[in-house]
Formats: sequence, structure tokens, C-alpha cells
Amino acid sequence: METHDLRAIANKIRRRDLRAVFEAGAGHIGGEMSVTDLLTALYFHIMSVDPKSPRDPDRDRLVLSKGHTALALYITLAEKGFIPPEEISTFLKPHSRLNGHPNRTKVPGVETNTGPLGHGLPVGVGMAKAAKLDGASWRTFVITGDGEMQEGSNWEAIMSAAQFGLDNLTLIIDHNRLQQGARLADTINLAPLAPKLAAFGWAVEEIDGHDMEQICTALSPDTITPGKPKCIVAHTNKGQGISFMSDNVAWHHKVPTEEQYKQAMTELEEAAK
Ligand SMILES: Cc1ncc(C[n+]2csc(CCOP(=O)(O)OP(=O)(O)O)c2C)c(N)n1
Ligand SMILES: [Mg+2]
Repeated sequence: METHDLRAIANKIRRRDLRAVFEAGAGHIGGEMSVTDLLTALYFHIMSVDPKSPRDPDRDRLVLSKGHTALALYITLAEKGFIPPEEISTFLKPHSRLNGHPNRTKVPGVETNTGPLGHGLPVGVGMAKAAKLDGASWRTFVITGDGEMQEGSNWEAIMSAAQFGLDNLTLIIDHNRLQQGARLADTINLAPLAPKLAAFGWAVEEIDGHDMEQICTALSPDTITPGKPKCIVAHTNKGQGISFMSDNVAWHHKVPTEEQYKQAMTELEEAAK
């Protein structure tokens, strides 16, 4: 798909996300806006997945380890055809399967239950190792938050992936410099992330995580280094696309007022023109 079309899909996902957070009165809007371009490139340009056959053994796998941004994943899956688009309006309602964190037993297309940070990458390493053992060619992608990288479990997984030579595994770090209620630099500052991953034996690339061309190139199978797992450090903005949310620590899980909602929607609609 052309980058122009991918940008249009990402904008549509952001608008739907904004409306769903406003209507549900909850959600993690900042991190959803920062991860949307990555999810769009994966589902509409890179990954081999078929909504008609969500458990096809040869499908590529995505683990959204920053599970608090489940809403962005649900909307992407709906856009791709895994779930009905009208179901998004049930987000967080009683008996809805669209819970605050994704559940693989309820929602087709969700590969792993996530929410407790620091678990997705270890699971992804297991998936990639299983594919190697089976001689299968499907790829595993994991998206973590940058605050999430403070979890020690990630670094055990990073060591294992290098040791196993998992070149079928790609970790994307959504590096928006913010976590919950604080800047990464003010808690445990992991930046710069790239040299740390490289020191652990990974092939590392740094990109602008909102530039569709850079995202697609970095995710392309042509840019895999044989024998090494790949880490893409995606420089992003929490709240990307909405001026008063962008890079603002207050918007981890704040809900816009009606006035803020209208302003944000106008900005996203303008960007779509
Ligand atoms: C183990 C664990 N500790 C704490 C939380 C609560 N929590 C949810 S989101 C979040 C901040 C995550 O920040 P980051 O990984 O940078 O994500 P993003 O900025 O993309 O939202 C925290 C602490 C959690 N979900 N899991
Ligand atoms: Mg973050």
C-alpha cells in the first residue's frame, strides 16, 4: 500500500480512537496516538494476516506489549476486518469483549493477553523461537513502551533473543519519552536506547516513528540482519496529531472535555485534508 494511503488509515484510526475515548470516558489516548502509525504500517503494509483465518499457523504475529493502548489495536483490527467496526462503540461497556487490555481468547487477531508491562517481549521470544524450531518463515513483532523497557524481564528476553539468533523477531520501542505521570528522563533514564540494544547483540535502527516511509523500510524483510534480532527505536510523540496532547505528560489517560474533544477532532480532520 502507498504511504499516502497508510497515512489516511492512521488518521482515521486516530479519529475513531479519540471519539471512543471521549464516549467511553476512559482510555490511554496519549500512547494510542503515539503507536497508531506503527500499527497501521504493520497491519496494512507488512504483516501477512488474514481476518478470515485469524489462527492460520503461518500468519505473522504482533504482540502489543503496551497493552494499555488496546483501543488502538482494536480499531486497527476492526479496520482490517477482524472485528465489526461498529463494535468499537462497546469499548469498556459491560459484557463487551473490548476490555481495557487485550484478551486473545475473546478478540480475533489479538495474539497475547497484555497489560502487565514487561511480558510481551518474553512471549514474543518464545513465539520466534517456536517458528525457528518449526522451520517456519512467519515473523514476530513486539511493540513495547519506552517506560516499559525499565522492566527487567525485557532485558532477559533481549539476551535470550540474541543468543538464539532470532532474526525473525522485531522489537519496536515506542520511544515517546513519557511514561505514566512522568518523563522517562526523570525516573530511570534509559535513553539512548539504541546502543544498549546493540551491546546486547541486536541489529538496531532508529527512525521517526511517525514517518510512514521510514517505518515501512525499517519493518521490511529486506532490512533484516541474518542471525540477529532487530530492534527499531521509533522516536514518537505521546499524543501525536493533537497539539495540546502532544508530548504532554498529563495525557497518559486523561479524557478530553467536550471542548477539547471538538478541538482535537478538528485538528485531526484538518490533517486528513
Ligand atoms: C507491571 C506494570 N506496572 C505498572 C503498570 C501501570 N502502567 C500502565 S501504563 C504505564 C506507563 C507505561 O509507559 P510506557 O511504557 O512509556 O507507555 P506509553 O508511553 O507508550 O503509554 C504504567 C506504569 C502496568 N500496566 N504494568
Ligand atoms: Mg512512553
